[in-house]
Amino acid sequence: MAEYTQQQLLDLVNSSQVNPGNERVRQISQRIVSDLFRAIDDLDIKPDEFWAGVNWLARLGASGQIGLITAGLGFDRLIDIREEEADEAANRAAGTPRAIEGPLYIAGAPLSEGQARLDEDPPRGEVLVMEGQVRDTDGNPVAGALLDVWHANELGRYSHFDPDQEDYHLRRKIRTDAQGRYRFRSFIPPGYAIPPASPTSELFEALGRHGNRPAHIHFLVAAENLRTLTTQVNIPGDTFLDDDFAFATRDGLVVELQPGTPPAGYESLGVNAPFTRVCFDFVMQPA
Ligand code: MBD
Ligand code: FE
Repeated sequence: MAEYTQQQLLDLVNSSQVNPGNERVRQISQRIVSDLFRAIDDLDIKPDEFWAGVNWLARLGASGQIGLITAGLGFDRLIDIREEEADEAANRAAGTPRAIEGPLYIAGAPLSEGQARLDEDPPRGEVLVMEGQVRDTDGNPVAGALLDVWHANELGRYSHFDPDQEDYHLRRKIRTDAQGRYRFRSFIPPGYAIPPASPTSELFEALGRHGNRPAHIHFLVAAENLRTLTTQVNIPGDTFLDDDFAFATRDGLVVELQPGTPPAGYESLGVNAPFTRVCFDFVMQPA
């Protein structure tokens, strides 16, 4: 009969095949399963602990928060760090620092030419006009780049993940003009906190960690023959700037808030009172 030692069981799990399968998937799966077998043995993980973990994973999947956990455990930032190490090793010109996409991006936001207004009347926060240029690493403007922008509402929540917001609320796609410029009006968003009483908050409480992100605005910039740039800008002065639960903030991405005074060509965005202006250019690497 099939009586196994731990090692025999592991070898069997990692080798039993009826066809070649996918070699890369097998390699990665074998490594992760081996590491887990070892962790269970080294840490003397008890049956109730093991099944509590399985139960938590099942609830995590059902909650749609897997992307929140990968960010909170540093994996999303790790992927970016490795990309940048590869850039450096290959001597590729750096563009705007990348920052993680996070789990809250939704494709298909309404498209605007050159500029857009994300918020609606009455303003629900400090009016913000952010504008700038998209360039390549040689300094050429990128006309017709598609810049996705998304941020949280005044309660720190994102549309499509919040039943109280319309689809695509505070999400737009802006096509840069002939000079590669974009501009949008919105408001300065607050920070983000992981949902309470959720699988993610449960783990973070057990780890003694908080689940806060400083105030930020997300961007995904795409253009032909250029490498898609995923990044975020941070609002200065936030308590969590250097203590982001998703490890996504970066020195080069904290913007400067400037006092703006209309009229300065902002009438079409409904700006007719003092507002906060942010100038920020995006630099895209070759594909
Ligand atoms: C966010 O708003 C976010 O940007 C990330 C990376 C993770 C969770 C919430
Ligand atoms: Fe976010």
